[in-house]
Amino acid sequence: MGPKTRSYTLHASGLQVAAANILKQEMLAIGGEAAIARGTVNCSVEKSDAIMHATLKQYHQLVGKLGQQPFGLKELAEGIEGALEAAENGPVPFKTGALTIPSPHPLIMGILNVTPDSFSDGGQYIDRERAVEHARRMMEKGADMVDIGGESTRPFSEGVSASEEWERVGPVIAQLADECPLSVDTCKGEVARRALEAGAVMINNVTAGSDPVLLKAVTEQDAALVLMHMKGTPRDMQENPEYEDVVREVCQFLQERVERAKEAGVRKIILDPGIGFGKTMEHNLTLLRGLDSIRSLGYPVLVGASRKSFIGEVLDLGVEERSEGSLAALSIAVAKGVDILRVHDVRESYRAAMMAAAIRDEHT
Ligand code: HH2
Repeated sequence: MGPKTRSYTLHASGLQVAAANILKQEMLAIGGEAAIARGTVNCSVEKSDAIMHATLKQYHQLVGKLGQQPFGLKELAEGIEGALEAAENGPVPFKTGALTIPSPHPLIMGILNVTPDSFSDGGQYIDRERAVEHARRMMEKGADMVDIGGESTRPFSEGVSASEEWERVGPVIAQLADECPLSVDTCKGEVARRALEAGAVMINNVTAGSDPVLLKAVTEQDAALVLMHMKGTPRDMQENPEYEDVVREVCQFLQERVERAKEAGVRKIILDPGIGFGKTMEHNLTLLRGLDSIRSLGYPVLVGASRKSFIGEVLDLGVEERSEGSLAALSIAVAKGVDILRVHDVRESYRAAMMAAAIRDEHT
């Protein structure tokens, strides 16, 4: 009975009017639903979005019918098939270093900011020995990997040069690379290249592959790459960010960056909606609610909500008091199928994630 009982709501955007009309008719004929723009029937609009709701079985029938049709419906059918495949089976796992992503349980990425100015732990681990010690403690507490950053991306922050960034992270990477899987949070191709050569297995890129040198470095080492959504730059991203539909726009942006990265030869891709990067509190909450849409793009998803200011806004709390709010956001993310959680409080996050995953996953 599975395919008859599992239903999905899908959103297609920018359909030609003829395509939207055919889609509506075909959906109704198989007992599903498709909401399209009011002016579609008399062609008073140029394009229409469609919100579809049907069971898995009905979608399979629909795909068969649309595959024969003109007006972009064949491409729509392929898109529907891809989204259903991702929703039903999840992304195809890949290996990077000792990590398999996605793994059967959510992965914990412990944050190590080797910076003087990061928003919650700035200055604490600028000393190399303390940084290494902190990474080791995070691994003991349940982290699966450590994300090392040498440049703060907090709102209004100023960048640093590649050589200064490397001076901060290079020695820490050299000391830790044999001990634990390392991700390096950088926007600079030069830093990415050196980090991967020194043994890191993942590049965490908040500019979603904007730098071709960074893409080349990742491709050459066949490393994993996190593509994160950001509106603007850290310097201006919180100046009145606006979206028509934040989930749709983030999905479209990530889809484009996936194509760019794949063209450059990157094979191991992880997507991140970029909580707090050019978003208001409402945008962040909407994105967390819509994480399943991001996962329907067919790639593993990473979320970094830990201690961020939207939690402070909801609960009216300062940065040192956001641990419970962070765990609530993390639990919802796990429930929605997120694969990697980027966190400051490793032990608490590990426990909350394992509990949320135990509730989510039925093991028969
Ligand atoms: N958030 C921060 C930094 N890097 N990378 C990804 N992929 N996703 C995120 O949400 C994300 C990120 C900001 O947090 P933090 O590292 O604690 O602070 P700062 O940027 O000030 O160093």
